Amino acid sequence: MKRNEDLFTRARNTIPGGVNSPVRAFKKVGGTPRFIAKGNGPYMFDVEGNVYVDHVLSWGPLILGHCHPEVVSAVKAQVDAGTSFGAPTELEVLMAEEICNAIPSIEKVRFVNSGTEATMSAIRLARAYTKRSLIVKFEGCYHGHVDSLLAKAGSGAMTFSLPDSSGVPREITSTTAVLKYNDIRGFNLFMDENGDKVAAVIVEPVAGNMGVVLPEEGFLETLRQSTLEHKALLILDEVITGFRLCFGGFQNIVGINPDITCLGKIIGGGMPVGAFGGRSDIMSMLAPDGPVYQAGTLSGNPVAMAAGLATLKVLKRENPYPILEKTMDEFVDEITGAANKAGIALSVNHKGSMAGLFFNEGPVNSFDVVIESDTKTYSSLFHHMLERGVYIAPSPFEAFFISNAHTQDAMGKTIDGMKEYIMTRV
Ligand code: HOZ
Repeated sequence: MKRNEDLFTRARNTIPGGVNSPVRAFKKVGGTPRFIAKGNGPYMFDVEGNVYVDHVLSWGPLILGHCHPEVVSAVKAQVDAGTSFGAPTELEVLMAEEICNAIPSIEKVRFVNSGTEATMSAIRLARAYTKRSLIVKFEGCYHGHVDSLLAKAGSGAMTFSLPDSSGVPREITSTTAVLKYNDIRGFNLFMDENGDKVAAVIVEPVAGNMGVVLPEEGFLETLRQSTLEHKALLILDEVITGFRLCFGGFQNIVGINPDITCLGKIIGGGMPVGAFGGRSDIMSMLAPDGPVYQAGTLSGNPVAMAAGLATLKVLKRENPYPILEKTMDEFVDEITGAANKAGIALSVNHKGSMAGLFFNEGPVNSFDVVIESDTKTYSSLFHHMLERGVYIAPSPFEAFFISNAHTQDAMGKTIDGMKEYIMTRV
């Protein structure tokens, strides 16, 4: 059977590159993308019936694994009641209350359909609020495919060695300054010179789109302090980290209160969703209360809200975060121990249930170090794992995730596959 290959050939006739999001095409690692038929718990099944332990988890949303029964039944019930109204629903109110309670810096929140829409709307709002144009972002941080944020944008762009996208006018990216992640000195110098022109500084508090890179001590604190001093806004892009590292944002863990937070992924329980929220005086500038226009037919979609609410309910009740952290710690100990013994340079950055695997001496603390990693070795690891029924990201610049459904059996398979690979390199 070669249904994956056949489908990929057919897909390329009618879909650019055969995929609806570039990293899925396996270009960086080579080979044929797997066309997925279904998922269950920690497992995914392709159209040929192969089963994989899934460590992509839809790029983050599936913290409960595939098809959690409570999420499935909430979605089914909502589908029976109607899939879209283009009018307000009680579910949106419940979800907004849940988010405002979990993340204290969010006093008001608006729902959209993706992380991209969330960051795009957040920067429009920041520009309107501050009456300034300049946005500061950091190398390797990805905030969706918003024109002005597609500069050294990590992830998909890095995978294809595209520092910027064609089709984005220079006039637009010229309103974006790109600085180095974790470079406190460089940031301070920039702000001393330009701080009064900056509308907002946007950052992934744990970078999850150049692999995983953790913020060094003082980095996020400096961003907060400096933006306050220069009357610029701080936007935390918690599309990946929101509800993944604790019940709330990473900001709850580090005690940083941004002006605006962007969310997505987990709050939609696997359905398309995004959100941006923050201080009430800022959010009230949005139409219909204020002059900043932002809208969407499917925004706050009831099926997405139902899936998200069910996911948050389980997370609140079960508090899986300590177990997820323990499972990840054990995994990292096992593979880094094996790599050390074998004399292989493997650095694993990890926080809670997300990790970045780099074939690199480390420490991997910036984009410059990330791109020095041995990506060929990552590709060969990828194929070794795929053959053994473990699906890791088809790009060295994406995160490795685990879910609450990743049992010892599933993790055992991943650890064995990785150790076996490491032994082949000795
Ligand atoms: N680069 C995206 C995640 N960080 C890929 C999304 C997708 O292909 O679905």
